[in-house]
Order: sequence, then C-alpha cells, then structure tokens
Amino acid sequence: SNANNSKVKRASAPTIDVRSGMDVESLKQAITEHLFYQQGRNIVNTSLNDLYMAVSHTVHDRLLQHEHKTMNAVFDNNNVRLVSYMSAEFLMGPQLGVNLIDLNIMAEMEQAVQELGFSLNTIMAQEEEPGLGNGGLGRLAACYIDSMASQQIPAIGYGIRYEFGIFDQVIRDGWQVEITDKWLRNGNPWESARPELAVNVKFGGHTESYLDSNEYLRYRWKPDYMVTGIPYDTPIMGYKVPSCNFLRLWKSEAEESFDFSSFNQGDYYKAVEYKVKSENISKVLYPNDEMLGGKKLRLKQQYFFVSCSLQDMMNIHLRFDGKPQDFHKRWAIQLNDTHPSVAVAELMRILVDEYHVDWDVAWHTTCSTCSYTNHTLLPEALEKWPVGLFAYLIPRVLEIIFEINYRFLKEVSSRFPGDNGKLSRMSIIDESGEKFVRMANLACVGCCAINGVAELHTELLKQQILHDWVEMFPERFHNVTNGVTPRRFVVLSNPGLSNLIIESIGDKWPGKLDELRKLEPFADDAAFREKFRSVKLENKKILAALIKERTGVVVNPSSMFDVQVKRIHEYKRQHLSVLHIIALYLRIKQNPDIDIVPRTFIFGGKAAPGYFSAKLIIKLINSVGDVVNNDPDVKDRLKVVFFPDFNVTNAQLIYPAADLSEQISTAGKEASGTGNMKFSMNGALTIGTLDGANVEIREEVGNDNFFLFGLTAAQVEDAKRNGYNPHFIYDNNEELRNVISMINSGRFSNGDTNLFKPITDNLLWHDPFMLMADFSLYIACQDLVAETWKNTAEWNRMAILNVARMGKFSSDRSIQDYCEKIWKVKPFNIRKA
Ligand code: GL7
Repeated sequence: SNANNSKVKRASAPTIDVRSGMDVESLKQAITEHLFYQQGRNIVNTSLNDLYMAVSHTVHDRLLQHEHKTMNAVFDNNNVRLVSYMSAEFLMGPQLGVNLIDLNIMAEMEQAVQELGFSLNTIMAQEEEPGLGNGGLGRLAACYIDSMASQQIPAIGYGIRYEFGIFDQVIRDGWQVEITDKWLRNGNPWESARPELAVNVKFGGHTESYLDSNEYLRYRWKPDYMVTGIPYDTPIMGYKVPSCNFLRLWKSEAEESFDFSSFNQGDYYKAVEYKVKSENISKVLYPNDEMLGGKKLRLKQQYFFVSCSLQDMMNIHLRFDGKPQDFHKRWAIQLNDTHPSVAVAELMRILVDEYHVDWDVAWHTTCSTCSYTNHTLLPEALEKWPVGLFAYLIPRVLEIIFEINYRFLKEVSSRFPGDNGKLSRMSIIDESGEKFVRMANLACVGCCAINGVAELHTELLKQQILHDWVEMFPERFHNVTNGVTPRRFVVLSNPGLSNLIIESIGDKWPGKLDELRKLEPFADDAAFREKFRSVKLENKKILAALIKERTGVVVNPSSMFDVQVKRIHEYKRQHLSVLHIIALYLRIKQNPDIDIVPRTFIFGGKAAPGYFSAKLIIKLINSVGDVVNNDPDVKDRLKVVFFPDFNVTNAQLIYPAADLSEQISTAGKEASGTGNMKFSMNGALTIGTLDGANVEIREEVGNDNFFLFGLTAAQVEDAKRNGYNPHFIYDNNEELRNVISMINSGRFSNGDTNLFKPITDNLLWHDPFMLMADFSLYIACQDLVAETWKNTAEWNRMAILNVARMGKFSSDRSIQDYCEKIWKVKPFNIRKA
C-alpha cells in the first residue's frame, strides 16, 4: 500500500504538528508559537528566559501527551498496582536536558534552536533547578521516579512543593552565607496546578466519640482549622519508552481566604493571619541533613503532605471502583525514611474513621500497603516528636498511634514474655523522660517491608538500631542497594564519554547499564585509552574555566582533579582531606624541589545553617586554599578550590571532570552514598573506606581498581569499646603533629591561633569520627594514588574498568529490586495494554 511509496519524493513540505511533532520544523514552529502566545515575545525581541520558557513548554506539551496516554491505559486496567513514592524531598535538578534525552529529540531540538539563531546549551543553562531536597536522600527519590518511568512501573511521586528549596550558598571571606532559593521567580514551565483535585487537612482541635446509625462507637475529629492542599503535577518521562508518570507536589493554602467570623468582628488582621499561617506550611525546605528538627512547622509539613497524598490515593482508588479496605491491592507505598511515616496512622484514620472499616481489617490493609526505607544509622537523625506537640497538632492521629501501640505491645509481651527492655525499646512511645513519638518504631510496626540502602548498612541496621525488630519480624527485612540514573549523570552530563561509549559498544547501555561490560576489552586498547583520556581532559578544561569564573582561582587541567563534593558533615571527613593537603604542603615547604604529583583539590557542599563545626570546616578549606594557592614555593603544584553552591546543576559539570573521588567517611557511618557511583560511572577512581556502597563498588570494579584504606566498621566499634585515645596517635606520628601544629600556629588564619581550635581540640581529645586513627593509612594510600597517576596508561585502564563495571549501580536495577522483593509490581507496557 502506501508504505511502498515512502521512497517517493514528497512534493509538499512535511506536515507540521506543533503539539506533538518531533521533527525540527514542528519544534521550531512550536517554540515560536509558545514564545508569542505564552510569553508575548517574538524571536527578535526575546529574552533568554522567555526563550527557555518557550522551549520548555514545547517539550512539556509532548510529555503531557505521553502522560495522558499512560494514565488512561493504567486507569483502564483494574488490576494494576501503582507505586506511591512518598518523600519529603525530591532533588530534581534541571528538567529540560533529561526530557530531551528521554524523548530522544536532543539533536532535533539543537537544530531547531540553532535555526532560530540560538544555542541549546545557553538555553539549558538558563534553567533554575528545583532544589527541593538536601542531599543524597532527596536526589535518590528523583533518580527513583526517573527509573520507575523508564522501567514502565506506574507510579506517582508524592511530596511538598516548597516555595523555597535548599538555600543558595555563597562564600564570603571564606565563610558560608545562605541566600533564599527563589526558584519559582521566573516561572516553572514543567508543572500544572490541579486545583480541582484539592483536598483539606485538619489541624488542632479535639476528638469526640459518637454512635453511628448502627450503634457502633465511632470517633470524629473536630479541628481548629483546615488547610487546603493544591496538587502541582510534573510529568516524569521514561527513557525511550512511551510511559510517562508524574510527580505530584502539594502546596498549602488557606481553606478560605478570609475567616469571616473574625473579619465580621472587626479583627481583619487575625483573618489574614490564618491565611499566612496556612501558606507557611509549604513555604520552605528544612535545610538540616541527617538531623531531626523537633520544629512544629516540620511536623505540620509531614502530616500535611502525607494526609493530602493518602486522600488523593483513596480518591483514585475509589474512582477505580475499589473498596476502601482493598486499598493495598491498588497501592504500594514506599516511605522514604521516616519523614512520611505518619502515613501508617493517617491511613488507619482514613479507613477507620472516614470509611468505617473494622480496625483489624484496616490494619491488615495498612501493613500490606506500606514499606519503609531507612537511610541512616546516625542517632541524631532518628526522628521523634514530643507527644504534647502531636496532641496539639493532630490529636486524632495520636489516639490512633496509642491504639496501634497498645495492640502491638500486647503482641510483643506474648512473643517475649517478661522482656521489659524489649517492650520499652520497641514501644512507639519513648517514656524514658519527656514522652516522644518514635517515628522509626511507627514505621517498623506498620510496614510489611523494611530495607537498608547498601549491604553493609542493612547488616548494621539489623545488628544495631533495628535488632529487636529483626527478632520480631525477620521476614520484613531486605536490602536494596541504592543506584543512580545514568541518563542524567552520564548521557546528559558527559556527552563526550557517552559518544565514545556509543562508538564502541552501541547505544543500548543507558537503559541497560550491564551492557557497559562490553567496554572491558577496550581498557587494554591504547588508542581507546587515548580517546578516553582526551574526553576527560576536555571535561576538566570546562570545569577549570568555571572554577576561574566562580572563584577566581586558576587551575591546571592536566593536574589530578581530586574531588570531594557532598554535604559538609564531620562523619564524611572533609577535614581528613584537608589534613592530607597540609601534609603535602609541608613536604613542599621542607623540600621545595620535591617531586610531587600536581593536584587540584576541589571541594563542594552545603553545611546546615546551624551546624557550627561544618561551617568552620568550610572556612578551613578556604583558608588553607588562600595560603597554598598563593605560596610561590608551591609553584602551582597544589591548588585548593571550594566550589560554591554545590547543587545538581553544578554536580553535572563536576563528576565528568574528576580523576579521583573522595569517599572517606568513617566506616559504618555513611549508609550508602550515591555520589560515589556517579564518579565511577564517569571514570574517576575512588579512594575510600569500607563504608556504605563503597564496599559493593569495590566488589564490582575489582580490588585492584579501587584505593582502599582505613579501619573497618567493626574495627571502629572495637576501638571505641577499648577506649580510643586520639592524642596517643598524635603523640606518635610526627607528620600528623606537624600538620596540626601548622593549623594551630595561625598560619591559615592570619595569626589567629583560636579560629580553628574547635576543630583541632575536638580531633585531639574526642575525635568521634576517628580521623587520627585513619590519618597515616590515608596518607599512605594517597601516596599510592600519586604513584599510580604517574603511569597514565595504567590509570586510564583502571578508570575504564570502573566505567565498564558500574552496571549494578543504575537506579533501574534498584527499582527492579524494589519491584521484585517489596512492591510485587510488574512493568506495565502501555503499548500492549
Ligand atoms: C542519606 C545517607 O546519608 C546517604 O548515605 C544515602 O546514600 C542517602 C540515600 O539513601 O541517604 N540519609 C540521609 O538522611 N541523607 C542521606 O543522604 C540526607
């Protein structure tokens, strides 16, 4: 038929389809129309932002078509179980680039934009990223919704639409200064508000009992006030598949804009105050990473988004003609840490109070729906809330927690008679002093699956903080090692490497990362190694230019780029790397002609605004940089850079340019780490401890291709038990003594001998993260790194093997694990549906 005529030259121009056409002409037309009809601009008078908006709207139109088809197919099928990924954080990063990759129209868009007279890179750089997360935990959520879409798992990400995300960091006089992140100021082309799906959330007030029409005793909650949640949806496209899910984020608003009773009484201020109070809930992301807040507003945020999301999920379920008690057949909820764990009690409240489901049935439904991921062993991160605060804000939810706890503790006593220690440790309520609600205990009671985020982390969870729970519910425990999306962190971030890989092994690997194994033989191919080296060098030149622009420091692209980027935290030990830098500096000062491998040390990361020690570490890095970078004896062989405002946008330029990845946390403290994976995928070698996912990365890439040092988690625990004495180590290590003395001498602080005392005193007298114990092992390992660097062929061979063996750390594999072990859901192919 017509197919046979396809080779015949077409007489007329191809038809242009402004809403879904993927060819250059359609894209051009669509951009021009959006520019005029949404931004009121022409190509000749457009600003860069207007152009960015028009290009993004053009892409967004295409995503909506896929989202619409996906959701129709899913909702037409009564047997599909959907995933609800609940997270207080989604650190999404810029959207334009990944969406072009997922839709497979990067080249077409490049050409379209070029023909209109602009450059796509400049337009992409215009995007202000949604930084709605703190660090690894929030970025993991973003990788997982990407992978769920790519694996064709029907899913919704549920969270909070913070008006202000993680603060922007600037450095003044070496210190961190926080600036409000006004990410919405120029508009957000990726979201659609859905006010018709708004729901209300209760706060405050009291509860009362009543008899329903069947004479059953029931409870109702008479709140003080209600807050309205408005959902904002962002499409999440799968990679080269037709499926498109969405992220649904809740914005809080006053239920009515005026409280008329107050207004009528003449208290206009009070009426408006209620509006302000309601809008405050989704105003700002708490910037503490791995630290519980204890703040009233934070608990309100958690309950607000959990209640909105569960109501929304129930509405969807009922629209499918589901019965309330069959909720678990429609939904699998993953709780991203304990931040959304009030969901266990809220789902019970909805089922029992609002749909009058029997308690036992409702409990079965709830436990079968919910699963919990733990992300940290640090005790200061275990969330607990004063019982009084709960009673004041969400009284009915607290009553339900008491009932859950009462029934659960009865079960514990019958399983472990007489074990009062267990009872008090496992109780949802901490009654050892002031009473608290323990959110991890609530999650463990009400979830059918509990998982850690790397093998070591899961083992330590089972041995330490969740030991009692393993004895009670061994079948609930799983490990799912974290992963990251290679679409954003290789294809988009590192086009040079991606093209080289595609030339060598084809283009299947971004969606099937195990394919990278085919690169292994190329590690021994000198010509390939040379191309690999030159890709890295080009990436380093780009980063060097950016460093110059952002910090004024000139760095040498052929020096070793030794990089540590992540939140600033004592357990992550940025200051251990600083001790190493000072040791190298001392070697140069003692012998200016010493043969030393040129290195550029690059740090990046934000400190929680209230975390004094972390902020002082930033100041120390900058201060050491000021001295080392400007000392003529150094002859530019060492450079120290603090790259300000580490975020997803900047990360995408840093990982591809790294030679050495610093993953040097105290063993047993970093649950997984995910930056470690992004570095290796981009061909950096790792210097690291046996911590978190480092263990598995080393297993995959091979011991010879990983620079290991330091105490193991077990040795750290032993040393602590046996009375660890950091000062003794200091007394017996001359190089270490010289390093510490140099800091204390005021050399890096214009003679001020007190500025860095809090750091050095802590190391000498307490050293909870064992820098002293690991110092000499770290230095020796760094010397080996330098030796290896001198052999370029060997270094690149190792780096290529790292890339080739990273298949396991695709978030696609993590999502497959969740599907098989925890959610029991299968891919849903919308083409076959
Ligand atoms: C974290 C862990 O610290 C980090 O190791 C892990 O990779 C990440 C994702 O699982 O979760 N836990 C946590 O509270 N934050 C993390 O980044 C903020």
